[in-house]
Order: sequence, then structure tokens, then C-alpha cells
Amino acid sequence: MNMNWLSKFAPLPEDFSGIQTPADLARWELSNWLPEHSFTLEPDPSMGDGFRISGSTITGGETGLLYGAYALLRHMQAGAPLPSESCPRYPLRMIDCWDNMDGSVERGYAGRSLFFEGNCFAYHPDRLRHLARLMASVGLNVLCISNVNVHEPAQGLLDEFLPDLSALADLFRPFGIRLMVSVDFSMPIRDGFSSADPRDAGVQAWWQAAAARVYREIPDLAGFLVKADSEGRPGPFTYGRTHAEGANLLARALRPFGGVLVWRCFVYNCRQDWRDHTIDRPMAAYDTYQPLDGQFDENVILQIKNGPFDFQVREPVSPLLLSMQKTRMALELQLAQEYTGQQIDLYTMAPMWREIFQDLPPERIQAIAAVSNFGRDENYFGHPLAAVNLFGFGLLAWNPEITPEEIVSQWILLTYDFLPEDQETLGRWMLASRRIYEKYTSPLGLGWMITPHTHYGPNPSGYEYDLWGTYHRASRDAVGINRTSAGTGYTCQYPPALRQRYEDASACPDLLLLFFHRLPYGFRMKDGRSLIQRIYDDHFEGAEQAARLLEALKGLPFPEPDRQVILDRAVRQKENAENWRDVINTFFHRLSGVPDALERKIFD
Ligand code: GCV
Repeated sequence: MNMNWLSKFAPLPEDFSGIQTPADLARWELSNWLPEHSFTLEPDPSMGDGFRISGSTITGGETGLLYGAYALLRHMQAGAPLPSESCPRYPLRMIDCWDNMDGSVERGYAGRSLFFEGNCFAYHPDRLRHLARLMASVGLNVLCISNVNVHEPAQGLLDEFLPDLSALADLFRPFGIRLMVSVDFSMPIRDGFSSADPRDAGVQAWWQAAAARVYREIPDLAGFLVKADSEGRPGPFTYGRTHAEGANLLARALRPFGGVLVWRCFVYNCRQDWRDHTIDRPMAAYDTYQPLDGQFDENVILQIKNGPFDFQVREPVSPLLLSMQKTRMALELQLAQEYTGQQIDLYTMAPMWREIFQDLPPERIQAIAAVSNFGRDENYFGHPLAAVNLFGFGLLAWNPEITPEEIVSQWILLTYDFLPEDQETLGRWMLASRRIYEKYTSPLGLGWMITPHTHYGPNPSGYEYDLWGTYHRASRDAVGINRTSAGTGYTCQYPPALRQRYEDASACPDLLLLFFHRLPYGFRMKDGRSLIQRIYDDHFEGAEQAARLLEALKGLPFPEPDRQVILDRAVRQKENAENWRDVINTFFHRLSGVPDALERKIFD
């Protein structure tokens, strides 16, 4: 079994019957790694996930003991800083799987589902325990196993599949991981109701009974996750009700059992007419939810994607995250590389997360979630180096102040036995990878020039005349949408400091310029280059760097089978980058007629 960043740990025992609780697991991990030391584990339930280490005593809550043990082991194996006392910033550190019960994974790039096949539960307990250990070793504690687009028979997870769900919850429990389930807002209708209206007493009773049934089997279920009124999913809008009414309906059913209702805010008009310039998709979430601030019950958490569009390579922070004052919120990230290279192209996310937290004060949110990037592939992540994104997400969810450099260097030290110069080379390329991908794909915050639906490779007009609200409106003279107060008004959704930063094209950071502004190709960038020249240059540079990345990776002593997989993918990345360079540069060259100042090859 590929151990990823646990490669220096002993494999888990085949007979797991002696490990029932996180404290049992902590004891086992410590005694395996450090048999000559005897550690005292001192439970202090008041500490929850937190721990204190003093000499050879670890004090903590039931799960805190386990996190303390892993922190100690990471410290010994990778020199990770070892605080004498630590507790996570967020109590809920969640992974959302978009796995379907037929075994497919929506936006999955690491093989089929680890949980399901053929419309049933189907898994290898040892593979799942290893996944659970990977998650626990970086402090992740909630796992939603089913897709937010709930396809039959996943509605049955609260019903006929409940015994299977309960068995899976038992498997994850010793790792301190609680399960969560995606539910469909219209589920009462499946049971013969004529509506799912939140004001209907029968519907309310249905959800209460469903919650009671589920919690009888799984008393520590974390809660339900819901995608409603989004991309065709049912929701309260059908009944003329608000999303606060919809969310509270389910939250009230969960409250007696201590469950949370995580309600996603990915709501927008996905049937827009591209000719209609009055609708600006990034404004949708704020417009829908901000007026409802204060109307959500305590156990509702609104889960909000980091940017206002949809996990593009670069977006400004969602203004909704900065505006709700009386509502609990979770930041949603995507580890699955849907728009970011599909675990073929190298893309380390930690630098991007760092930027998000520069604009999003960590105390503004109460929880954090990420769409999973794992699947049934031998190495769990498709690309062996994509493992750093799950690893880093766990560390970030514990402590959002962690730096990308710390994440990457710890991950390399735990995963590979490299000499310092090789560690340094790999770390440098991993840290640069997001910027490289960005350069050959999306110009200056524009996004969406990707092939529709599959979301890999270039197609600059693919989404342009479609109904998804994702337009660049490139013409002969200019490109972008004016989202300032003089344009669609999107910048007005931000607090004053950010509004000012984005409102004026000369103050707006280059890398977000075309997100906020419509500009002529001759616009002078801060460094004196014209906008069009900058687009050409970035694409040439990005493709050149992808070629250099391949050479650098060839020179590193990866063990097999990682080496073969990494190099195969780097070759595909190089080709992908060349393709992006040529398609995007040709697209803009044909429109603008402006030649490249450096006379490089742009195809006609
Ligand atoms: C789960 C994007 C993806 C969809 C995904 C959706 C969401 O639109 O392409 O596959 O659906 O986001 O986050 O709900």
C-alpha cells in the first residue's frame, strides 16, 4: 500500500479489534514509533481536540490525545514545530466527497470512489483505515462521504443504507472522524409527500423522524450537508421560501441530537442569457444570503466557496464571507483539481490559501471544508504530489497562519528520503506550481477559458455564448467585464478597503485586473507593458516553465512507482501548457491584431 506522507510510520495492524478509540490509536502509534519511551496519556475531556505535551505526558481530550501523538510524531520525523500546547482554530475540519453510489466521483481525478460501487457500499477496510489515518494525522475530523448532487440511490443513506453507513462510522470513529451525509431537500417527496415545503408541518415531522432514525444508529453523526436551489437541485425557492427557512427546517430536526446543518451558498442563475449584461454571476451569493443574515439558527453553518465564481485559479475572496455578521460560516475550498489541472498538472494549493487568508480574517469563519481529492488509485491522489493538498489542508484547518513553505517542507520530509538539495528543488517547484499553471491558463484573473464541462485544456469561447454566466466578452479592442460601481456594481459588495483596492484599475492588483475591469489591449500595466503584451508574455513563460518543471522532476530521485507517474504527468502537463499557450495567444492575436513585441511564434 502506498503510504503517502505516512511512509515513515509502521503499517496499521491487520487486527484492529484492540483499537476502539482515538486514545487507543494514540497509544498504538506512540508505542510503535517509540517503543523504548513510555508515554503517559492523560485524558482531560475539557480540552476536546486540544492537547498539551509536557515531558513524556500528553494531556488532551479523547481526540486531543491522538492529535498530540501525531504532532509529536510529525515533529520527530519532519522537524515540524511542536507547541507545548495546541488546539485547532476550527472545531469542524471537514472533507466533502462528491462520490456517487454507482462508484463514480464527480470531479474526481484519482480513480473511482473509495466507498461505493454498483449502487452499494463497497470498500476495503484497510484502505479506508489508511485514508482515515492520513486525515487524522493532520487533524481532519469530519468526512462527508456522498455527493452534494444527491443521485439515487444515495437518498437511501438515511434509510435502507443506514446500517452500512453506521458500519462505516464505526470504522472511522477510532480516528476521531465523524461522518456527515449530503441530503436532498426534496427527500420527503420520495416518501410520498406532495411537497417539501419548509412551512408544512408534515414535512417538518418527516425531517424530525429521519434525524431521530439516523441518530439512533449513529449518535455522533456530524450532521447533514445540503446543496439547494443550485444547478438544478431542489430547494426552498420552489415553495417561495427563503434559504433561511429551508436551512432552519433541517437544522431544527438535527438540533436535539447535536448535529449541524451545513448549507452551501453556491446559488446563481445557471440559465443566463449571454446577451443579457444586467446579470453578473459573482454577485449572486451575496445578493441571496446577505439579506438573511441573523435569520439562520445556531446550528446552521453556511458553506461558502472561497471565491464568488467557482474555484478558478484566481478569484478575489467571496464578499459574502466578509459581510455576514450574525451567521456561522465555513470556508469551502476544493482540493480536487477541477479547474486547476486535474491532478495531471502540478498544482500545490497552499500559496493560494495563504492569499485567501490575507483578505479573510481567520476569525470571520467558524469552520472549514474542502472537496476531497482522493479516490481508489493506488496512491489515493492520482498525482503523488497532489497528496500535499490534503496534508496542507489539514494543517491549515488547524492553524490558518501556517505558511506554504512549512506545509511543503514538512510534507516532503515525511514522504521522501531526499538529500537537502533535492528537498529544496522539489519544494521550490511545488511552491511555484500554482503560478506556473495560472500563467499558461487564465490571463490576469479572467478565468473560464477552459474546455466546457470537462474543465481540462483551453477553449476561450467555450463558455462565452452559453448559459452559465461565465463571460470574458473579449472583442477587437478590449476584454473583461467592468465590475466596479460604474459597471455591474460587484465591487460595492466589499468592505471599503477592498472596494477601494478593486475599484480603480491603477490600484487593482495585476493578477485580478481582468476580474474587475474591462480594459483595452493597450492598457499600461504597472510594469509598463501593455495588457496584450502581458497576456502573450505570461503564456510563453508559463509553457516554458512547465517544460523546465519536467526537466527538474526528471532529476529528482523519486522512488517507483511515484517516479513513473510523476514523469508521465509532467509530460502531459508540458503538452497541455503548450496547447494553452498557443490557443490563448492565437485567440487574442486574431482578435486584436497586435503582434508580439518579441516576435515569438503565434499561430494564425
Ligand atoms: C458538485 C461546479 C462543478 C460541479 C459541482 C458544483 C458544486 O459547478 O462543476 O461538478 O457539483 O460546482 O460545487 O456544487
